[in-house]
Order: sequence, then structure tokens, then C-alpha cells
Amino acid sequence: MDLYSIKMRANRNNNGIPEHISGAEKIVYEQEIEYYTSQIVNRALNHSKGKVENINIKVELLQKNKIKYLKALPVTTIISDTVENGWNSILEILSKLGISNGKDILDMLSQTYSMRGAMLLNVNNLERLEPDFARGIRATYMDYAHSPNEKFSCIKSDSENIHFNEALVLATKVVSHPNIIAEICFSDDPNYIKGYIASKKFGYVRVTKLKEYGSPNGGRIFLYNGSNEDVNECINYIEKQPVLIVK
Ligand code: PML
Ligand code: MG
Repeated sequence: MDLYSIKMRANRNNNGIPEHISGAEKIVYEQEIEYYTSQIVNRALNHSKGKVENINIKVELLQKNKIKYLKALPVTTIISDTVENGWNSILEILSKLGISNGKDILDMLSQTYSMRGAMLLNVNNLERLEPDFARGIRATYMDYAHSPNEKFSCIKSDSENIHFNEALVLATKVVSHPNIIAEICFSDDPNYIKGYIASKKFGYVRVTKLKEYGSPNGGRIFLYNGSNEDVNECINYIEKQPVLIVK
């Protein structure tokens, strides 16, 4: 049975500049396209970042033999009672990964707040590797694998599950690339204060508090460890390689 990618992006005009509000994607069977498209359009219309003005939907047939299957990263949770403790836990994991400039890396997170995608950062010299700094790198073409008979069971309606489930897919895909040593993320949703650091070595480590409620700040950094000649192939993998995650 054919699989299709559905991608949604929603924005509103902010003095002539499109301001990103919401994005989502699924990989589904043909008979599920209508159902999931309406689910993600609804999501854009009810986003906590406010009213959207433009919603773009793209539906594409995928070549089945090009899809890569990956096992989801193992998940652990660190309970942080303050924002400071939360970021300190992330610093500790960075240091266990052999990354000694963690503080400088975290200082760069504020540059991601207005970006649509993630920063791709050379972990050794802190050089930004995205071709377009305002856009960043967008991880796409990924979802959980499901069977055609599962009858939409992979939709979870509460926002905690949506954030977590989508982030686990993204992180599993991104850190599966040999040159990505880790990903650091916290949500830009003002109602969601959790984030994570993901790596092949320690899996997906959730941190329960990385900001205060109400803050619209959030972003992602992919930490790149490799030669400059391999950057394009890595970006291509993150943005274009279809991946399905098996739990
Ligand atoms: C986002 O949705 O923008 C990021 C989600 C982070 C999810 C953290 C978690 O709950 O594990
Ligand atoms: Mg988000």
C-alpha cells in the first residue's frame, strides 16, 4: 500500500514578514490522508501562538523502497524544579559526551528563537552550518510506522503527547546521522516548558523544566561533528530522507 507524506505550515503576516506559527507532518496511507489532513489543519487553527493567516498543505507520494526504518531512542526523564537546574542537567550530559564548550553552545540557543528550523552547529568551533540562518535546517519526512489496519490509533490528542511523540521521532531521525553527536531542544509553545537532549550515547533525555510558563522562546540546535565536506549530505538526510520510527 502506498505511503504519503503530509506536511503543514502555518503563519501570519507580521508587518509584511511571514511569522511561523505552527508546523506538523505525518506519513500515512492513502485512505488516511483526508483524516490526518483535517487533524493537522485543526491544530494550526487552534495554536496557542495565536491566529494563523496562511496554511500550506503539501501531500506527496513516497517511494516505498527509499524509506528508512529506525528504532526509537530510549527515553529517560530528569525532573528539574527550576529552569537553572534544567539547563545544568543538559550541561552535564554535554560534558559526558565529551563536549566541554556546553555553556557557549547554550548561549547560542537564543539565536534560534525566531528561526523556522534548527541551528546546525559545528560542535568543535561553534561555526553555524545552515545555508540560510533565518530558516535553519528543517527535519522532515518522518513519522511513526503504523500498519494500515491500525485505524488512526497513532493520533494522540493532548498537547503533552503531541509534543513528546513528535519530538521523539525528530530526535531519533536527526541523531541517527553519523555526524550528529546530539540535539538540544526546548519548545517554543508558551504552555509547554519541557525539553530534551538526545544523543546516540544517552538516548532521549527529557528535562521537565527549561523555561517558565508563558515564554514564547524555544528552539533547536543539532550538534555536528565532522568535516565541512560532509555537511550537505547531512542536511540532505535531515531534510529529505523519509524515515519511519518503530517504537
Ligand atoms: C516542540 O514541540 O516545539 C518541542 C517539543 C519538546 C518535547 C519535550 C518532551 O516532552 O519530551
Ligand atoms: Mg514547536
